[in-house]
Amino acid sequence: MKTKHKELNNWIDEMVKMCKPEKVVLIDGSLKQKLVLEKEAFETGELIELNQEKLPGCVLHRTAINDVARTENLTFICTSSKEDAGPTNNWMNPEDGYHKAAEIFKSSMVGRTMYVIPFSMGPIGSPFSKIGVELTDSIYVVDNMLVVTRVGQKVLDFLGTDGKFTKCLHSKADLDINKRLILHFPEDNTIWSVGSGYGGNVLLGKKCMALRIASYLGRQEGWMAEHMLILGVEKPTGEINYVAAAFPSACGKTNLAMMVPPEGLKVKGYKVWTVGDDIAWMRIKEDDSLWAVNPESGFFGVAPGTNSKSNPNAVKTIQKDTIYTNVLLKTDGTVWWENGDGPIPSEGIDWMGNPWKPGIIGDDGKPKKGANPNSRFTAPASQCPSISPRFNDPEGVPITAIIFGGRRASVAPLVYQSFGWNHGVFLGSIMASEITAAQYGAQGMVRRDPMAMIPFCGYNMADYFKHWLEMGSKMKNPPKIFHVNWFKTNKEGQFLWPGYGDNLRVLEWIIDRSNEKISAYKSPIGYMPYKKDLDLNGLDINEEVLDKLFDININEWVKETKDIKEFYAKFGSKLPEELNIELNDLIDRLG
Ligand code: GTP
Ligand code: SPV
Ligand code: MN
Repeated sequence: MKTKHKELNNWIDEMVKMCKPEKVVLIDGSLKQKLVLEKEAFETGELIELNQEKLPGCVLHRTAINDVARTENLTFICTSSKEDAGPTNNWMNPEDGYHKAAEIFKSSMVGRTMYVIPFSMGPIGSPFSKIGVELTDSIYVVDNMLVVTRVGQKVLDFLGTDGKFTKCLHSKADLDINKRLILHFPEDNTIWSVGSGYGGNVLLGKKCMALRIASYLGRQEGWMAEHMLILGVEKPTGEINYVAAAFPSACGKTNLAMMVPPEGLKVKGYKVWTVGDDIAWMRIKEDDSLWAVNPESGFFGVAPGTNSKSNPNAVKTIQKDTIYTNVLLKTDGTVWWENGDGPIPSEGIDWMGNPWKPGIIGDDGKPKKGANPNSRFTAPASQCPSISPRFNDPEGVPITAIIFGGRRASVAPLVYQSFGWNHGVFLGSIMASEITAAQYGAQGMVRRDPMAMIPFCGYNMADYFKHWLEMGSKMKNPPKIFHVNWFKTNKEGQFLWPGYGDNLRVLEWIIDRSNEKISAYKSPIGYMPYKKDLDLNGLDINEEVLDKLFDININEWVKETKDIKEFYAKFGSKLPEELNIELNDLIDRLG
C-alpha cells in the first residue's frame, strides 16, 4: 500500500515492521468497503449484525469486560520536560513511552490486518481543520472512525505529498489491562494507544487528537480546543445565538445539544440547532469575536437514559446506520438499555454476552444491568433531525456565550453569570463534578475538573489557564461566560430541576443576558437571575424548590474556596496571578 505522501509511507512502513500485520488495507471511505469489512467482522464475532428490518445498517459490538470506559490512569502526556505535562496529567518521558509501548506493539498484529484510516477533524479544507492518519487492527475502530470523522481518499488528496498530519497508532494487542497504554507525544504530533478497544481510548481522532493534541497545538497557534457542545437557539425572527458548553463526561452535553423546547415555551417558536455534542475548536475571527466548529462528524453518545422523552432527537438519529456498544441484545435482534424506550425486555443477552432477565442478581448482590452504564451509540450527525444547516460550514458559527457546568448535588446554583472574562475563566478553573461511568474511578466522588478538561488537556493546565486569559484579552467582543448545574438535589437525592428540554428556560436567560437585554443581581459568586426573568410557563415547580435552586450557602462556599486554594497550590508559581486575584476577591465577597 503506497500513498503519494513520502513521510506517511515511511511511517506506515516503520509501524508495519513493528506490529507485523499480515496485510495493510487503506480505508477509502466507501460504503462498499465498509460492508465488506463488516461482513468479515460478523464472521469473527467482532461485530453482531442487528435486525436489518427494524434497525437497517446497525451493528452491535461488545468490548472486553475490563475495557468499558476511558482509563485515565493509563493515559500519559509524553513531553521532554515533566513540567510541560503539568501536575494534572500523568507524565512519561517520550523515550520511555515509545520503548514501553513498542514492547507491547511488537508483533501485536501477526495474523491480523492493519487498516490505514486517513481522517479529517473538521470539514476538509476548513481553516479550522486538522488531518490525522490512524493505523489500527480493529474493524470496530474503522467503523466508528467512518462515522465520527471524515475519512477516505479525499483526505489523502487534500494531504497531498507533504501535508502535516497527526500520526495515530492503535492495536488491540491482547486487550490486557496490564498491557494498556494511551500515550500522547505532542512534540511529535503522535499518539500511540495499545491494549484497549474502548471508544475514547481508541478512536484516536476524538479525545486523543481533537482535545489532547489539539489543545497543545491550539496554544502554539493561538486557538482553542475545548470539551464543549455547540448549539444554536433560533428565534422566530430568524436571529440565531450559538452557545458552547463544557460539561464533564456523562454530564449532559449530548442531551443539551439535541434538546427540544419544552411545552410552555413552544409558543415562543424557538428552534434549537445541534452543531456539536462533545468537542469545539474555536478561533478569533476578523470581527474580533470567537467562532467555533465541531471537528467531528458523528456522535458517540451515552445510551442509558436516552429515550423518546429525554432525547427524542437522539432516538431518531440512531434508528439506522448506528454502531451500538455494550447495550443489551433483545431476542428480536434489536437493542435495549436502562431507561430506554419500550418495556423492560423479559429476556436478552447482556453487555457481557450472558443470558439476562430483569432482576437477576450479580456478584455484588445488586440486580445486573442489561446494558453497561457507559454503553454507547455511534451515529452520523447528518441523521440528527436538529442538525444545524451550518454543521459543515468551514467558517464555523459565532459564539455568544460560553457555559461551564458540572454535576453537583449541592453548592452550585442552577445558573449564574461571571462578572467578566477573567472571572469567567476563574469559574471554568474551579469547576467540580461527580465522577461518572464514562471513566474508571470512584463513582460519585467530586473532583475538580477545570473546563471539563482535566482528562483532556495536553499540556500544563496552568499554561492552559493563561491561554484562556490571553484569548479573552485579544477579543473585542468575547462571549459572556456562565455556570450551570442541572444536578442539584434535595435531601432525598432527587433532582430539583427537571432538566433536559426545560434547560432551554436557562439558555433563554443566558442569551438575553449576553445580549444585554435584561438585568440581574450581584451575588458573591456572580450575577444571578431575578426570578421574574426566568420563563417558567408550563412548568410545575414551587417557590421553595426554586429558592433551593438559587440558594448560595455561604458556609459551603467558604469550604469550597479552601478546596480551590488546595487545588491551585498544585500549580505553584505557574498559576496565573489573575486567578489568585479572582479567588481572593471571591473570599472577600463571601465575607
Ligand atoms: P459524554 O458523551 O460522556 O461526554 O457525556 P455527555 O456530557 O454527552 O452526557 P449525556 O448528554 O450523554 O448525559 C449523561 C447522563 O446525564 C445521561 O444519563 C442523561 O440522561 C443525564 N442527563 C443529561 N442531561 C440531564 C439533565 O438536564 N438533567 C438530569 N437530571 N440528567 C441529565
Ligand atoms: C467521554 O468520556 O467524555 C466521552 C466518551 O465522550 S469517550 O469518547 O470514550 O471519551
Ligand atoms: Mn456525549
